[in-house]
Amino acid sequence: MTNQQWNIQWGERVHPLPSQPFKGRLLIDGAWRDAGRGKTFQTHSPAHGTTTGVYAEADEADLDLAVTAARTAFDEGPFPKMAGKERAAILHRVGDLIAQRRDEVALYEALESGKPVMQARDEIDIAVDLWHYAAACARTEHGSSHTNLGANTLGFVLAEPVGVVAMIMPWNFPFLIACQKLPFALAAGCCCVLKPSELTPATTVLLGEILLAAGLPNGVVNIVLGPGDPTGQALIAHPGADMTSFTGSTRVGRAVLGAAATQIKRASLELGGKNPQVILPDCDWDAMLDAVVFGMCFNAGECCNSGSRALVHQDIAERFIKDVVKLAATVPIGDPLHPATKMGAIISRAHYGKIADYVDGAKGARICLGGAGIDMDGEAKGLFYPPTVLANLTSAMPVAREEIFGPVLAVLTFADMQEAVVLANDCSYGLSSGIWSRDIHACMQFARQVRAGTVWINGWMDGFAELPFGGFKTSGLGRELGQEGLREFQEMKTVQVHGSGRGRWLK
Ligand code: TXE
Repeated sequence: MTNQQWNIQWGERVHPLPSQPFKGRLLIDGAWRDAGRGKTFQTHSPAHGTTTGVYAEADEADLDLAVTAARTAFDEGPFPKMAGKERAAILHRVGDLIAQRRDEVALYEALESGKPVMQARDEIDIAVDLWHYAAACARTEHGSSHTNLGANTLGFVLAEPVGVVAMIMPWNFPFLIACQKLPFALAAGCCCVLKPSELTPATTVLLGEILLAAGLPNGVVNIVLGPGDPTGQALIAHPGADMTSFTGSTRVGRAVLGAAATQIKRASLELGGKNPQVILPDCDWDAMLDAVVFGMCFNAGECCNSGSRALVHQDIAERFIKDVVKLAATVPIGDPLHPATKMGAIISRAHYGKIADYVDGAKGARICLGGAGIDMDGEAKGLFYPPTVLANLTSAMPVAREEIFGPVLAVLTFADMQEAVVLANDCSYGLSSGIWSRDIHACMQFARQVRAGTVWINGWMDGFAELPFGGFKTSGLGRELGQEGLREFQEMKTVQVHGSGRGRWLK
């Protein structure tokens, strides 16, 4: 397709581009500081090519100060010992303050990540809900007592905070992913060191301002900025943290787990996905088509939950491809600050190259839509990759089994439900999955047999604060959100109280 055939959005902005880059420093023990050696780094808007931020870059000494501040706040400070009610009050205040600054947070989220600002606003609204939900958990999640151990014994299971948690975040949902972790860790009574991606640190710095304004005691949350190596590397290796909570690539997830294994500490990992949607002939066709295009194009496919594999019954495959291509071509692509844009820019030139290499390397595939970058005119200097639909694939091809992290849909076909389940599970990932059908038995059969952390029946990518989220297989370890998300940040301590009448070991 030529540029004219895509639905390009440019020329109107809900915000002007900021005249000055954002300035971000390190948050250590309640104070904003420059890096000890004065080093800085910059971020850029992938859609506009402008410099969006200048940040202090933490070295190992800065990182050590941050972990020590969290350690001291945990071991000696008031926060872990507060009543759940007091912690909940702080978390509610954070939620309210995020809501007040929502448009500002969304602007920097969109500028640094390239995502549409209107989508970013929705994400900030979801984040607000997570803070309020976690506040409720702080009051309602507690240990348990065992009264069935006999008349002379009472057992208690005390739910205690795990300690200091290192949190490492990616660039695709910088604010939302921080808010899938941090409020739950705080609800449990943990103290934290946050490291956002070096591509998108602005909104984590804004979150730091909000935490201080909400009255969080000094040192409970510290923020270090910098690249994966050395800043992230030093954080996962630091013995002062009791746990690492990581979202990002499987490659770095392995390094996180390796460092945790060396120190025997806890790690939770939210990694990639190659998420299948099974499509049966009897489904609600229009609802399914919209969800498939949404699953492919949402956040330009830079989403662990991206619906990147369509497994289609062979009888409807050609109709499916024709209709998906027609609908996907209408997706509004363009300036992330334009109010109508649904798909913005790809995060970086390196990542754009990775997407293009996957598509160009899919020898024998039929490119039904897209397949080459959009060469925007004039002011649009950014990195725009269009919706791309690939067919004639086998499950062995890299485009059908590896995470591309771009707006690329791999279409595969099956003859019966048994084959659909085999295809869905024929992948090292197991994050999310879905099925479209009016036959509830087929849906339930799929839900029971698929090896994935989430199954959507006649839906895609809905999430709720109440429902746990995480992956099977190489998609990760542990769960975020829900009561399970809080428990990731808790240690269980067993206490037994014995009355009289203990039998003697030695007479
Ligand atoms: O992620 P990285 P990248 C997938 C997706 C994408 C690929 C690469 O397939 O194409 O990963 O993305 C920090 N020690 N996802 O390279 O490198 C880094 O600074 C400690 C899936 O950008 O994993 C950043 O803060 N930390 C995904 C964070 O890790 C290190 C989200 C993620 O960066 C480190 C993003 C190290 N050695 C990418 N190296 C999802 N699950 O949603 C880097 N980091």
